[in-house]
Amino acid sequence: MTIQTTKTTPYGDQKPGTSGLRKRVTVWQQPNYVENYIQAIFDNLEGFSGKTLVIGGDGRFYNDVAIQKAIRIAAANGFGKVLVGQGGILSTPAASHLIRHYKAFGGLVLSASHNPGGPEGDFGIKYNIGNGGPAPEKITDAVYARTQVIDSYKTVDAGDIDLGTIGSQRVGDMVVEVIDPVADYAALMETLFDFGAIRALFASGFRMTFDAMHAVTGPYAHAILEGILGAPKGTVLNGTPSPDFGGGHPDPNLVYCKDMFDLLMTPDGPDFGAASDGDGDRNLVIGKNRFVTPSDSLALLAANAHLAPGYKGGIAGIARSMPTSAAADRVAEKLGIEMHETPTGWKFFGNLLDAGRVTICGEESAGTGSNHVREKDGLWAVLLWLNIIAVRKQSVDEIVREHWATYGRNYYTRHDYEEVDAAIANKLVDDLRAELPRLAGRILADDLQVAYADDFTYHDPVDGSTSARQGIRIGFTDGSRIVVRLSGTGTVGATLRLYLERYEAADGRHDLETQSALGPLIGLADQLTGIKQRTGRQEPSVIT
Ligand code: VG1
Ligand code: CO
Repeated sequence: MTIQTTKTTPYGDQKPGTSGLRKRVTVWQQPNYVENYIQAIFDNLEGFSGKTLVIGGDGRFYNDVAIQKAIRIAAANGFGKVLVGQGGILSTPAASHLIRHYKAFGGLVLSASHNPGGPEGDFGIKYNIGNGGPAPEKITDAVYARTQVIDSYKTVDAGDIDLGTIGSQRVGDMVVEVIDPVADYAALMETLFDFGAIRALFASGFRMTFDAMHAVTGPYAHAILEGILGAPKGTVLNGTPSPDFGGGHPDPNLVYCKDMFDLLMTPDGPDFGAASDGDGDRNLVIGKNRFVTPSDSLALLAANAHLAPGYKGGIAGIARSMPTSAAADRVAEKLGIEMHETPTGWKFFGNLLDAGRVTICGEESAGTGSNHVREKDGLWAVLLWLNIIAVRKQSVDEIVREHWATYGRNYYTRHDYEEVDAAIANKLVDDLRAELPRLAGRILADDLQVAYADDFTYHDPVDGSTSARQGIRIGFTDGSRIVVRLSGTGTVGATLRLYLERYEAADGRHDLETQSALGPLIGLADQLTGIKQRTGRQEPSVIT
């Protein structure tokens, strides 16, 4: 095998965000852009010679090109074996499982997740470590530093791998094994859930619709829901991955899944609707006449997890990202288990999961998962919901209402202002941060007393690391909260995220319309931040 060392020059903008490096496809297409980034990752790893690397992506435009480059660079750097999904396909949770299952050294996940795809869309690369989870900040910071000075990368003079054929091939001294992307993942799901009960649920006439959004979960959902579990053909919609996601935007929210939402609100609609994002780690869950917010879903799944075989012994603890509502906290309190609040991004859950301190984790952005992998997992959440419905023999609406009657309801919404001018967004956050010391103790909007106002700093209880400036929180004595942060996954301008929540006790009113229940807080947030005036926007781009 001839290893070629090719000279290169650094790009200044290869700084990973919340979840890997995401850029426009046109940025990735620049000479050596992919090569620089992958080489910078490998330059920060030690002891991988002869070991296995998992590679796969969500099938978006440029996936095939980048995979071939990644394989050649891995071979030149001395990996012994690459495991790659057939057709270059692996959902993010499936990649996480493969890394763990085959004790790989790590993995490259090629995806920009919920960002749009196609030649004009986004592409991304993320490195996952040996526990199957996203690399922690210590590594992503070092990778960025390396990209700033990189002057060469290694590759081999070899042709493309045939990604269509399952089996072993060679690139130089390295073995490339093309594997079925679904089989190992489906087997894992079968160990966690009562497939017999879910099969019986479908056999009894329970109707479901699952929107794979032309993204990576299609093959998984076809195989598991319609194949193993016997849901009728046609349950899975948009189930063939396409490089531009069928022209759609693979973000399972109430804007891009509006048709499904409307269908679930009709009397003749199905009993259950779900959707997943580009790389299959997010989930949207809608019951007949009942949208379940991701924050409530996390709380509900944690409270009912013991009904699934994989969690029958109970859960050790729960973790949620800071902007996620406190609904899960009440479940943890009742169960007498640990509760952790982490910064946004799944990489912060890894240590808690590895240490066995938490079993279930979640984010308000439609991500839930457990210790079965080290990523959030869209289909896992859907299957746990189905398992719970099958055991409780109740509708989603009944389950949600009973939950609120037990724990109270956290009214919750997120307002996104997308593609805002970055300077304006940064100034807004800086000004608000400067205002925080003056807010503590004050009474705002007539009756809301500020309990705390800070920029969230996380102290990882497992490795002692600290992550500062993770989002501004203004909490009130009645449990209400305003959170403001800037997105770390966007590729154009800045996206401002405003998160609002208000608690209503178990015996309180649980049937208010969410936006009006949060009306006073929404008004106050605008007053404190000046979002509308500063951005010139009258409405958020997306309301969840
Ligand atoms: C968003 C979400 C965050 C999630 C991240 C990756 O990040 O808010 O909760 O972990 O996307 O999800 P940000 O920085 O844009 O708010 V995925 O499914 O796009 O990998
Ligand atoms: Co995703």
